[in-house]
Amino acid sequence: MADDAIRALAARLRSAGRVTVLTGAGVSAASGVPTFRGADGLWRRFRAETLATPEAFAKDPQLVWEWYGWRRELIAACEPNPAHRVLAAWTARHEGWRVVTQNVDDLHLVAGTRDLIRLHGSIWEFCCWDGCDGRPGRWTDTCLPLPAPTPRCIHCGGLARPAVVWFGESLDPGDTRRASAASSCDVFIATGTSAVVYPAAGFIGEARARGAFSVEINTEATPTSSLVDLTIHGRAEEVFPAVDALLLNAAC
Ligand code: BJW
Repeated sequence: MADDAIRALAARLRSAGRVTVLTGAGVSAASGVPTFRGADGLWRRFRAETLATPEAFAKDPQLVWEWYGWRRELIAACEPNPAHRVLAAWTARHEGWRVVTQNVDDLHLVAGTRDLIRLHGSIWEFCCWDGCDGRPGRWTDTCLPLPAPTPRCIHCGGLARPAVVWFGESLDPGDTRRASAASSCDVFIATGTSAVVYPAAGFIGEARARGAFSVEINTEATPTSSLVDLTIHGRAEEVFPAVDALLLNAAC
């Protein structure tokens, strides 16, 4: 691990009032959740265009539900790792420190993260495929295996779908607004994300443009690496505990 870079990040964080951490699939990798685009990424075995689009669902809902059913069972067996735990502790200790995640696994919530912003929804929630008027518009369903090969809307009995954001779909405007507001901060850390999916990846540039000190923590280079103020080449589950240990020591 890059010790100098870790010390530099800890020094920045010590004097920071507002800190935002944007997380991606790499943060859950140590928990056993496959990433999308890495060497063992989900997309290697399943093409995104085939499964994570409204068009794919319209064409073959059962195939898409099979993929989500498989992922739900896999995620249910996973627990938060040290990266999730440190980030949850930060949101508890510091009023202005936020986590914005692209992950749908909810492991940040299981770890106890406060005020989590989930940009791409949750794999544990469903909504109506036809967009019926029933309220609540999305509901939690943690059934394993899935309640049916093609789960139904609890309101109208039509097809239900996972309450996640597929390619070509708009993010929840409230989530986008809150993530954009969180981009006004002293330190912005992007971690475990390939930084290729928008609008999430755009928050890194937005934070920089508003004067944040920007940091990337990743095992590999991404399109963002050359743009940020500090890159830390390492695993999130090792880097965050190392940074936190420095912060806690300084607090003694
Ligand atoms: C580690 C590690 C360890 C490993 N420690 N690191 C602007 C420019 C270009 C395109 C667009 C644009 N604006 C919109 C678009 C189109 C599109 C898009 O971004 N396309 C690009 C791919 C080209 N965006 C959209 O369609 C979005 N909607 C939208 O913009 O609406 C407005 C609109 C509507 C209509 C028309 C036009 C505009 C929606 C995007 C939704 C993304 N959905 C998914 C699926 C969610 C549901 C599900 O999970 O099933 O979200 S796709 C998938 O990618 C998932 C992820 O959240 C997302 C990001 O992936 P992430 O987290 O970065 O994972 P990986 O695998 O890519 O990277 C892992 C990283 O971790 C790697 O870098 C590793 O090195 C690292 N790593 N182990 C630290 N231990």
